[in-house]
Amino acid sequence: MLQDQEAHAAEMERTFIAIKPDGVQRGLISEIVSRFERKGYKLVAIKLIVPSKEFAQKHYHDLKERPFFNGLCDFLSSGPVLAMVWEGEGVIKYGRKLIGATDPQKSEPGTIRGDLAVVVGRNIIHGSDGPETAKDEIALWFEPKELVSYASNAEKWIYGVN
Ligand code: IDP
Ligand code: MG
Repeated sequence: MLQDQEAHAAEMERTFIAIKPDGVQRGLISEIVSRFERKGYKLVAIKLIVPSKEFAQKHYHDLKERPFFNGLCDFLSSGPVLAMVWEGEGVIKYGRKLIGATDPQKSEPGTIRGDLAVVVGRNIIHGSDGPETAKDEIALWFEPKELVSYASNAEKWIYGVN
C-alpha cells in the first residue's frame, strides 16, 4: 500500500552518526557509509574533523562521572572523526541496530561493531541514542546551514510514497 506523503514526512527523523578515529584510521569509512546508504537512509551532512578535547567532553558530557571518560575524550580527539547526519523513517533507533551493542564482544554478527570491532574502547562508531540526544548532537557538531535538505529520487522506491 502506498504511504501518504504527510504521514511519511511526519515519520522522518535525523540522527548523528560519527566514525571515530579508529574507524577512520582503519579505512572503514566507505564500509560504514555504505551500510547506511544501502539501507535506504539519506545523507544530509558530512565532514571530517579533529575535535578538541573540550569538544569531545561536550559530546560525551553524559558520561563525565564514568572512570573511562578522560581516556574516551582523549581518544575521540586523537585524530579525524567523520561526522554525519542521516535521515530516514526510524533512523535513530534502527541506526543503533545497524551499529550493534556498545561492547563489540556482545554485538551481533552482521552489525557494524559485531563485524568490524573487538573491544569497547575501540568500537569505531557513534550513533545518537534517542530523539533528544540526536537533536543536541546534530546542533553540537553542525551549523544549520551545513544540513542539506534535498529530494532523493530513490525515496519513492524506498518508502512507496506517491
Ligand atoms: P554507545 O556508544 O553505544 O552509545 P555509551 O554508553 O554512550 O555507548 O558510551 C560511549 C562510548 O564510551 C562507547 O561507544 C565506548 O567507546 C566508550 N565506553 C563505554 N563503556 C566503556 C567501558 O566500559 N570502557 C571503555 N570505554 C567504554
Ligand atoms: Mg551513547
